[in-house]
Amino acid sequence: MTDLIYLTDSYQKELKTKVVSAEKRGNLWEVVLASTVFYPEGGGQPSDRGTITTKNGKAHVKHVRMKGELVIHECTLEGMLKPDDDVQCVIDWNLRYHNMRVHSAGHIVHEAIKKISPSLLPKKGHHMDSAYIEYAGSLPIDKKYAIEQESNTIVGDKLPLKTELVTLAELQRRSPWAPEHLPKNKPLRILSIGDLAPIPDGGTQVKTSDEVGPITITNIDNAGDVVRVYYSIQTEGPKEASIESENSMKAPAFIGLLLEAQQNAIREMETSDASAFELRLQLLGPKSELTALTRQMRQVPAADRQQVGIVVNQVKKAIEEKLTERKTPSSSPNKTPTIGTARTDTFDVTMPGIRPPAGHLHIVSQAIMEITRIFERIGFTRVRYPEADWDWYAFESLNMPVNHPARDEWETFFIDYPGKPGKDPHKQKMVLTPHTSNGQVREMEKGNLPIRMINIAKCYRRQIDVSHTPMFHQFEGLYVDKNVSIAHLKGVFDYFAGAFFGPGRKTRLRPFHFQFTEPSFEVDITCGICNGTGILAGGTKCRLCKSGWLELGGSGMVHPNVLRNGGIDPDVYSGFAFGWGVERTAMMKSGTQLDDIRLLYDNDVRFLEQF
Ligand code: FA5
Repeated sequence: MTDLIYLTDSYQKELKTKVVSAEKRGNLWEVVLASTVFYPEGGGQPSDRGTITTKNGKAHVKHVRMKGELVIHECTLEGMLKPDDDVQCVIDWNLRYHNMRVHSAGHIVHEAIKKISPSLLPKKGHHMDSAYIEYAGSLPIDKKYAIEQESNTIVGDKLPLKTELVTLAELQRRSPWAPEHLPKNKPLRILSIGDLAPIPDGGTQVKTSDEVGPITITNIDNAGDVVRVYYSIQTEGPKEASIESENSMKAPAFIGLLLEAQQNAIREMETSDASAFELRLQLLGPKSELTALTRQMRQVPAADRQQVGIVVNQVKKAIEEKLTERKTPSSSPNKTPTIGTARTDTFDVTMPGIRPPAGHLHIVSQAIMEITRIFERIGFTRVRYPEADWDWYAFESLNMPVNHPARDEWETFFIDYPGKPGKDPHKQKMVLTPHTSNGQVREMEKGNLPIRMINIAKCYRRQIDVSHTPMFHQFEGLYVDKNVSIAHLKGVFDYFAGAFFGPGRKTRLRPFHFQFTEPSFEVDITCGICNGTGILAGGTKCRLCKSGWLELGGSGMVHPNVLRNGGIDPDVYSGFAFGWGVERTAMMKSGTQLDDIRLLYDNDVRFLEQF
């Protein structure tokens, strides 16, 4: 079992200890020490790097991992290193300190999130490039600023970060959250920030929160039932700057290391039996000595980095060309390129590319995906029907014959049929569908019973104001089976409201009239802008709902005439149907705070990228 020094002192940079074992595996040596200051990758924090020096050799630690109770140091080796050797370990402090700050920042952000959204359940942390914390649940994107503010308050308060060993019972006594998988019969390491409740932690931590420096919440990414909160810190932290001057490396020394890496690689190519593919991965891949070195370029003073960067590329090319020669032995052995003779007619395929800016789905598309998933979980299947459809499906089959006044409600765009309509009386006149209810009879006509459909599509009406747009989306649910009742309809609404809006929001059924359902209801939800009060802070009236409730859609038990029009016997089958607006539903999600539906289709990217 390796003694883990970093658990009790995250600031110890050096250690004298003994080698327990040293074995060569592939290109690297695996070294086990009696005790270690090197942090092994885990808990979302990357591993340390550094050196292990003996009388007869020096190991460059490239990666560290835990294997059971042993810490394995993966190294390249110059000279000798064997069991029982006395060694001096030195960690790459710049790297450690940066990793430690990112890790502590993760805990600070977690504390902020706990305060702002206590119901979220933490799943994991990723405290490296593109750092994030993942939770079960969802979090509105506009909480970004509150979380950032709260995190930076913790940073500004210079709170101590204290780690200690306790029993599980002690942790449970002091904290409302202790994950179930924690061992009961071993001491647990916990971290507390100031007086905040402790949480289990095995990583390295800064001493006080201000060492982390300013934290930025870069994104909140909701995907299904999981949300990731991305954060970043400044590369040069408040204290790191002074440490860098102690540990910085002059350009010639760094270039020396690069040349050494080139020689090691060429030596490996000459002696290794590995295939060209394996060698390329070993010598130029993400775990190679060269890649590890390039990651440490931060140690070189900024003014010298360009010069060092040129040498990095030359070394890469030299290794590349040697690899290519090895693959094609017919080429002349005198052509081995060295630094400064790199070919210019090739390009380095291992260079990282430039990422194009990534967009994301529109908030309405995100809502459609979420709604679909929620209904799929209870056995509904998403279907699609035409968005320019026959009057028959949009009105007549729904108990609204030509000239029926109920049609006025839908403010419909009628369109010319391209060509001459045929003789079919149901296919005479076309409309831009004003609602998704045109899918009801179309679904029934398929003849597959029972029916559990969810039809999501665009709808068109001659309307525009804060809660209406001329193009919008509806999702239409239809459930037809034997003995379906209003209780089923209410159950489905309660399930959907809980899954989509979360607990705490209320829905109500308001008696209404639709020609195609009997009885009929409108479904309202408490407004997310004014919290169901109808009044905003400051006493003004909520301009979106005006009353505390916002209508999401209509619903009811399918009218017998509609079942008949779909070829279903109303004496045997019954069903319920509902049609809700997707935009209104998305706007009512807690935290969206959208009080004008038209903003969704203004195509202002500055607005849209918030969601
Ligand atoms: C209907 O469209 C019915 N077809 C709903 C229905 C289906 C009732 C099945 C019974 C059984 P309504 O016209 O109320 O009902 O529209 C339903 C919802 O669509 C509205 O509550 C609203 O959320 C949304 N909606 C309607 N017009 C617009 C619009 N112009 N812009 C944005 N959303 C709209």
